[in-house]
Amino acid sequence: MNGRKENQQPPGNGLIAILGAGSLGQLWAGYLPTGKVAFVPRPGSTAEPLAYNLERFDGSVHPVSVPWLNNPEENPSLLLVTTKAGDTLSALEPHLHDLPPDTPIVLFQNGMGNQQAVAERWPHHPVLAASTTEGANRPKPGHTVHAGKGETWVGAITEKARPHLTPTVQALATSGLTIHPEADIHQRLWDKLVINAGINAFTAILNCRNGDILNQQLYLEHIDALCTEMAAVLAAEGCRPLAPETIRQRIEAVARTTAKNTSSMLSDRQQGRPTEIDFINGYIARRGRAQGIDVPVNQMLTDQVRKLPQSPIRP
Ligand code: NAD
Ligand code: KPL
Repeated sequence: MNGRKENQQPPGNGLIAILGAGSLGQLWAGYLPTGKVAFVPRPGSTAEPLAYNLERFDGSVHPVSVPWLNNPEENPSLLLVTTKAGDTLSALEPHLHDLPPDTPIVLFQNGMGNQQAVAERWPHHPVLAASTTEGANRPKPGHTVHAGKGETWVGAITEKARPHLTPTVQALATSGLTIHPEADIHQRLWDKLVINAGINAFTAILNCRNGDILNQQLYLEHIDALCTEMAAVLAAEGCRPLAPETIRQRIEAVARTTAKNTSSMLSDRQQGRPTEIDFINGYIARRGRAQGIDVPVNQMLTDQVRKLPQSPIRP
């Protein structure tokens, strides 16, 4: 990305840049119109276009080739950020001073804390967040699978992003994926956060699939207290109040419908990669403490996941 100079066109060339060429980034790049999408390279790296096969949800396999954004004239109309939550600030940092100040940035990370950190760091940029139930993985090099057909909600995080919501949704809809504008993205992120907080850490600690947590002692011993903590934090954070029992029902409904899934946190653990725990139970624990609410179960799950060995394990 290059700083806008006087003789350059303002953003509006229709190009969608994607920072984070992993599973979710490759999913979006594979569905967005060819020629309208490029990956943002790490500073100093140059490479041939990224080529891979995208296995669409209907089972059809399509070859995809996505260029890296290295033409100085290419100021994208939109920047999608599909790095892991813990990498987002450092990944954006080298690019933000060059990005025109009115180019919307859409954050796709699971969990919370990351969106607020980006908005605090760059309050004058239009920052939006996406909450998505699409699922993608890369079972082998060069092969990306659209494993779960979901939906994506996008909403404004910074004030400056509000006028950009409709054009951003329109641009993303050219992928053919299901996308909705969300007036209250904060609430939607919280709704997903409590589900992830009730499933992901248990699967990572117990090394089991989503459905299998439901009969495990660790889960049965702690789930009610966890839901009570989350209900109190939700209320203190100004979200729609939810009874602890409702939170537990929601968690268990998702654990059952995704019973055979390997959660994203267990998958990170199995591959020896850092998890997003600090943006899930860790975030709830931080917000709870800030609000004067006791959060021992969120803290215990965060501590246990942080202590897990950082080397690949067998599924
Ligand atoms: P991933 O690890 O497959 O992809 C992340 C990519 O970011 C990697 O290719 C990595 O090399 C790249 N990256 C890291 N630091 C970078 C930097 N400084 N500059 C450029 N690139 C950098 O992860 P993913 O599964 O695609 O998930 C991305 C985010 O989306 C996570 O927060 C995840 O929770 C969320 N999410 C993923 C899915 C999914 O199905 N994969 C679904 C919903 C939400
Ligand atoms: O979002 C998920 C994740 O794995 O991160 C759930 C809902 C738990 C599905 O696997």
